[in-house]
This record gives sequence, C-alpha cells and structure tokens, in this order.
Amino acid sequence: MPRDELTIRALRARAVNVPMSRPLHTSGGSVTTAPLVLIDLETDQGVTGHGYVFTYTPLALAPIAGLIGNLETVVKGDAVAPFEIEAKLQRTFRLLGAQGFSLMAIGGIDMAAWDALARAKELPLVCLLGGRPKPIPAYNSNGLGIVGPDKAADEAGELTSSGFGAIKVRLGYADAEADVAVVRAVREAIGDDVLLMSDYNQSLTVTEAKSRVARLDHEGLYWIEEPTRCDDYRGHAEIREHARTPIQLGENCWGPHDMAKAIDAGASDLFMPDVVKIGGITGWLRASALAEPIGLPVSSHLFPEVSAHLLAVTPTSHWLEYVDWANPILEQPLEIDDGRAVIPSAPGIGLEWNEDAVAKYLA
Ligand code: SMN
Ligand code: MG
Repeated sequence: MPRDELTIRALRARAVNVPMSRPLHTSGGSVTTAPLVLIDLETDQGVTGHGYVFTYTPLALAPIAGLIGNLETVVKGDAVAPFEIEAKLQRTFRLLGAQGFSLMAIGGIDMAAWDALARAKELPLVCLLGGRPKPIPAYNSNGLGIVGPDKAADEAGELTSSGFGAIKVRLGYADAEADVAVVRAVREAIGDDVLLMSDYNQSLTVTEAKSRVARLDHEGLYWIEEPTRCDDYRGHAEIREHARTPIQLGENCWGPHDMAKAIDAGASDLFMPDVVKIGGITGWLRASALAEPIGLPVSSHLFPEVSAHLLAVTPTSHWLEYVDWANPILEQPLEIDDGRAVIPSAPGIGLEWNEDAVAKYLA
C-alpha cells in the first residue's frame, strides 16, 4: 500500500431541496427548486471529500441519494483511487447499465473521491490535476427561461449588471416569430457587446429546427444548444450542416462513450459535458482528451464550482456555465469577478456545506 493512501470508511448522501433565486422554465420542462444530493466520502485517515449531484426533479432525490448510500457497501475499505473506483462501479452496474441514476451516482462519488485526494494533498483540485488556478470566463445562465420578450429583456439587463459578458436565453416558443422576438428584445436590452447563447432544450423536430435555425442565423447568437433530442446525433448533424450559428450539445451525454458517438456523427461544433453525467472528474478528463486532438471547444454544464477547476485543465476550454443554484447550502459560494470564475485556493474543490442551511432544506 502506498504511503499516505486514503481508504474509504463511509459514504453519506443527504437530499436537500433548495430554493432558487430565479426558477427556470425551459421548453423541455421547469426547474423551480434545486434538488441536490450532497455526498460525503469519509476516510479512515480523517479526510472527508465532498461532491454533489443535481437531480433535476425532487422526485429523483430519494432514489439517487438511496443508491449512493447503498454503494457504501461496494466501496467501503477501498483505496481512494478514482480510476479504480470507477472501474469497480462500472462492473457493479454492467448488467443494469451505467447510465441514468447509476451513472449519476458514479459521477457524484467520483467527485467526492477526487475532492478527498486533493484535500489530503492540501491542494486545490486544479493543482492536483496538474494545472494552476486562473480566471475562467463564465456566462450567467441563471433565469432567462420561457418568459416572453418583455420579462426576458428585463431579466437580461439584471443578469449582465454584475459584469457578466455573456448570458443564455431559453427558446422553443410556439413559433419561430416568437423565438426571434425574444432574441431581439434581449439583444436590445444587452447591447452588441454581450454574447448571447441560446438553448432549445431538445424541443424541436429536426425539420422544424432546420427552419428555426435558418431564421436565427441572422440574429447574432453565439450558439444554439440542443435544438432536437439529445441522443439524435444524426439529426443534430443534419441541423448543423445547414446552420451558420454554431450548434452546442453535450449536457445529456452519458459518459465519454456517448460523447465519442456524438463526435463521430459530427453532431455539434461545440461540446458541453455535465460533470456528473459524463462520469465525474474521471469522465471529464476522458472527455477532454477526446476534444483536444480535434480542437472541439469544451464548455461546462451546471456545477460551476468543480467545472471551474476542470476547465482550467481542459486544453480546448471554452465557457463556464454559471448558475447560483448550490449557493444557499455552501459556506463559500463560487466567486465571480468581472464575468470570470475565481478558482478558490483552499484544498479540494472548495465545497463546504453550510450545515444550518442543509438542516433547513433537508428533503
Ligand atoms: C438546463 C439545465 C438544467 C436544468 C434545466 C435546464 C439547461 C442548461 O439545459 O443548459 O442550462
Ligand atoms: Mg442546456
């Protein structure tokens, strides 16, 4: 056994349902609270790693927290060696399939394991991974749901007032005219210097997407995200073929294997893995290695606290998606300075639970 090796003593998962400052209505569904599973990976050496999983709906909180808690029996006593844990959990779920809840459990545990390693070495995660802390360009992805042109314009003004140079508008209104009207209202509110990303949340058919993208191609959008079903890579490739605006995809890819298929199909110009659904930090590192040789720009999806560390070691690093959803339960929310995320210099990811808030929002 290597000197200083950490071993797993306990795995704890707690479900919290956290209020959101700006509930988000998308064309693919609404998120009105942030359902989070908080993970504590305790070691025999006294170090505890933290990670969290966003479950999209409170209906999934108990099953995912339960599954993570159940996995304690699988990893208890094992070394905190994320590649080994990943391989073991992949074997555990071979017959069930490592997708959906099972992969979210793997991703969350992996996050906590890397956090424990970084804490034990007294290094910020970015340094453990071989990088250095640096400012990470971020877009403000809070709010700006399907709220109509007037509200969207007001909200866009608020979201850029704190110095963000980029925001994201959700689309998928009843028709193309309504989408264009919202984009124009937002553009009017933010001026020409702010980048405007857009997101359809999988709501269009391929045929409809081709015609809407053709209309939006003249509106100066920075990217168009998930115009059609997330797993329809050929459909995305067809939309992309006719588009001038870059097509963005990736938040719903289950692991680097899905990403490899999306790349193979030529599905998108840009890629944005979700650190949990891609398989944790271990999965992200593999995703980053797929992107580097083909120059595929990589942005993040949610989890800005850990994604900032990861984008700092991603060669084709693009944009951090900033949401404040975990802020109410964090001692030290991620700092944004002049539109860029500041990677904390504390050991690990920088996730410390505010236990009073956790107790208040326990679900
Ligand atoms: C999104 C993410 C999570 C919940 C709702 C909507 C959206 C995004 O697709 O990319 O931020
Ligand atoms: Mg999206």
